[in-house]
Amino acid sequence: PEVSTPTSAAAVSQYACQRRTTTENHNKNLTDAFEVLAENYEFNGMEGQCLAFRRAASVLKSLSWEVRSSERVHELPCLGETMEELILQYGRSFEVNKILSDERYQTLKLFTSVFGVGLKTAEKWYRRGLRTFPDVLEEPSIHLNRMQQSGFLHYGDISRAVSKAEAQALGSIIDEAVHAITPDGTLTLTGGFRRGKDFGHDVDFIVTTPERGQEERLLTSIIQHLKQQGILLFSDYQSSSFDMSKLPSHRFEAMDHFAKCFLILRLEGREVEGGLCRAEGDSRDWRAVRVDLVSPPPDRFAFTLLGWTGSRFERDLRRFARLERRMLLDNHALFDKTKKEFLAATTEKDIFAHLGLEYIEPWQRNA
Ligand code: TTP
Ligand code: MN
Ligand code: MN
Ligand code: MN
Repeated sequence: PEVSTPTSAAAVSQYACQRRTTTENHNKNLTDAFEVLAENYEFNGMEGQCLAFRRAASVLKSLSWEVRSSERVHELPCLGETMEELILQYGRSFEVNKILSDERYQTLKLFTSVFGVGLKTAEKWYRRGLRTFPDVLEEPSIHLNRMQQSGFLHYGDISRAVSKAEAQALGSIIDEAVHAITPDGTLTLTGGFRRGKDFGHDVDFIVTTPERGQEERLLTSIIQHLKQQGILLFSDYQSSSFDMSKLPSHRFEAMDHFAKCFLILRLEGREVEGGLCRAEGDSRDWRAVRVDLVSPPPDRFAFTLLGWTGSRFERDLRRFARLERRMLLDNHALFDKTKKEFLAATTEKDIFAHLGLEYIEPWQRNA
């Protein structure tokens, strides 16, 4: 399959896993506009339209040239006529501006930006006439769960981007915790920072131990260790429900079943080279940061790494596997439906090879 950066629009694959997409986006105005439209469709329960705009934005992100007119656009995959029209109007079209100033859109965007608040909760609050954080916090009939309470408490800090230097500092802290527990444990950076992004909304790590069946204990020990250091501000631990014999999920956006935790950690300024990312006028020498940890069994590591490296790339890998190879892929395993067997992998390269795909580096997966 053709995966080099094509200059011809006709050579662009409809699957993100057959495109190389770096963090350099030559069509940011357009993809930002498409993301607003996609999000608005999502807020209105129109999932098909939402997906169509996200796929189109992902195609535009992979291009090495800036789209200026619709002339080469109709050769591109995933870009329908509505989208061509939008490209002609260019970026912040009337429709996008209308959404951006819409009260419902603004409120749902605000509420879902709180850690622990999903679309359902945000809609419920909106229907009750709530529009601002004080509205929510002062409404006596609203019960916030533990995650939402922490979300509001640390809102300023955790809605602020995490820098690479901060991610590195957190890596050292967690690496130390892992090694204090088991000398042959490993810590691997994943998520957006593994894709080479300069900033993220959190930091994602995979922790492993070579001893089978010890992965859950490793995670709970790490949490305990962070607590003893006084830097654990919040922790939501989910134990493993992984079942080896189950087939990979058919669903695109399936969560995995490994032991994992969603944390908020206290990061000290002195730990970070070049200092913390802080709001202007904030003189504290620490900030709160979101961290995700997942702990798969050792033989599932490659699947977890590929899955958690994320972006649209990973969604399309699953879609490609299913539609083009009759295989089922998720964060746990790869199953060949023709041969009726699981395919083993110790590295990401093994998985690409099983799928008959050219290997694509993590920093080329910003789809
Ligand atoms: P995110 O951390 O949400 O996204 P990101 O790291 O790509 O971007 P950002 O810089 O904004 O943080 O998710 C990383 C990947 O983890 C994403 O592809 C989804 C995956 N994931 C799972 O596969 N299973 C899970 O249970 C969870 C929570 C995440
Ligand atoms: Mn370029
Ligand atoms: Mn992340
Ligand atoms: Mn995450």
